[in-house]
Amino acid sequence: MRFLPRILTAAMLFIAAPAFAGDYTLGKLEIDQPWTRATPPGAKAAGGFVTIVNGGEEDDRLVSAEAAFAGRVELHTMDMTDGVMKMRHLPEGIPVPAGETVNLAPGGLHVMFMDLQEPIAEGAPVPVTLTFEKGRHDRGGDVGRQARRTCP
Ligand SMILES: [Cu+2]
Repeated sequence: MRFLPRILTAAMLFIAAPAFAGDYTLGKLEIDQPWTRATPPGAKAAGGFVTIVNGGEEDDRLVSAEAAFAGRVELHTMDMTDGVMKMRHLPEGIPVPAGETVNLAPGGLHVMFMDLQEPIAEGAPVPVTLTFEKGRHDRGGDVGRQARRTCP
């Protein structure tokens, strides 16, 4: 029986430009085109967007995101409520089912950077760490190596 938590983390750069294409892999997960938007001075929040492809045979889940430039980072979705788009916090994270692609994109699922310490400049790379519930490694020792390998 294994008691090791099977949590994997990918450190990546979100770039404040939608055209940026930077791809990362984490086990059977492929993490494509992380990007965010430049913010005006004084802005307190920004959205982060990314495409996650689960090429494995096991369901996974994006459980959290961290970023040093934000006081708080949450996982959100947007819903239409009475004709108004509203953001909703997803404390359980975002499921990434086996064999499926999950898009975090404007108007839907997103990473919410809150309490921004400084504005995000156009073209600026912002380091963000995404943590997933499961990896697909047989040995716990692979986790650190894998995470480092995905760092640019
Ligand atoms: Cu939000």
